Amino acid sequence: MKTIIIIPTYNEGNNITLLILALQVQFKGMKHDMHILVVDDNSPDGTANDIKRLQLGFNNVHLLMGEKKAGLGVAYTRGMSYAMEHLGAEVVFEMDADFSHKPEDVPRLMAEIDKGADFVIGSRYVPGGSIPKEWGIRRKAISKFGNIVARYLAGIYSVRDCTAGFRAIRTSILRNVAFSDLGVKGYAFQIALLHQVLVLKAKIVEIPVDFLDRSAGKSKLGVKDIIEFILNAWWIRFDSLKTFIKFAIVGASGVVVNLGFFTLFLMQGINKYVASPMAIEISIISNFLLNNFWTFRGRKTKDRVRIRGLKFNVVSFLALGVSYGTFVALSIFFPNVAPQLHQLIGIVPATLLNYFLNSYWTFKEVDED
Ligand SMILES: Nc1nc2c(ncn2[C@@H]2O[C@H](COP(=O)(O)OP(=O)(O)OP(=O)(O)O)[C@@H](O)[C@H]2O)c(=O)[nH]1
Ligand SMILES: [Mg+2]
Repeated sequence: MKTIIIIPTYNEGNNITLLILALQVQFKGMKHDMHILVVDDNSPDGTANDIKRLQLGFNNVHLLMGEKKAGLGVAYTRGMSYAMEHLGAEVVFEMDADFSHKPEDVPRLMAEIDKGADFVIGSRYVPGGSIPKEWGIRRKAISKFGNIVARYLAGIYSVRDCTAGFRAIRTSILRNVAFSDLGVKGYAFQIALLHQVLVLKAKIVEIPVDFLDRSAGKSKLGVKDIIEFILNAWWIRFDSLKTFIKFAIVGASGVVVNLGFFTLFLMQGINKYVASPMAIEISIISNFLLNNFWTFRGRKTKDRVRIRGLKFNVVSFLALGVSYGTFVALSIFFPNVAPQLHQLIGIVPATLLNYFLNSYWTFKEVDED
């Protein structure tokens, strides 16, 4: 398999040559077609010159230059797109230039891809993995905090190390990621991408690695990155809740439509037993249209629109029956209460039925695996 190890660099002149030589040693024992793509942001220390020198001796070393420091996420976005479009990558790796990730672990991550994983994480937070013992409280806190934000704020519970920067990814998954929609520039890229592949139902595997302290050079993690990271975690949480929130908004609009038309019909002198089902039907149709073209717009369902419409009619008919039945029963048992209240209460069981049938039947999502 053609595999590209993408290494973003900014002032990593003291590390990159040694790292590339160490990787080449590992490649010798691997059966895959292994390449390295360095994405350098025009490092003032001349990191790119080191790569050009290495390219004279190795034809599996590639260089992609940026104009100026644009952030880790931008570097990876460009690197991954280039690896897929120009280098024919089947697998890409994310790896730091500073020896925090051990070259000896590359074959271990690759072995999981061979076993069928789509997305392999070199994880510090599964049993057997570790962070540097020499790290001070501040550095440890940043790393732990990042993971807590990702897991509990963004809601990525299933992964232990969400901020890991050592990962192997099949491009068959990556090709379905809308990079332009990620909207992140810095380290937030790591959880934004993780969230995307989770949505795509990728097979994710975490294997333990020891994360070592950077061997030379300075850290590039800044306050701007931390702020973007937290804002992005909120966004991911909202994104996951979006369908539910939209469904609730549509439901609320349906109540207004239902009661609005009901009152309008009563004002026209229409008998309440006729006005009730008419208003219910109108709100059911407006709910369906909004759910179909807004709430569930992105859902891939098994059915064609016509079948979905047919299912919707069956659901509507049942919901209308339940809603109208409740209205009639309440009108008979509580004749002195305003009919609008009967109509309103009738919406409750109908909404539950509607939600259940629409979510699990009409708009049932197809399983991609
Ligand atoms: N091209 C590019 N590379 C970057 C940028 N920011 C960081 N990097 C690289 O991304 C990798 C990770 O950055 P680090 O500074 O090591 O971040 P860190 O590992 O969280 O922090 P330390 O533990 O202090 O090393 C390194 O290879 C950096 O050179 C950037 O804006 N552009
Ligand atoms: Mg580092």
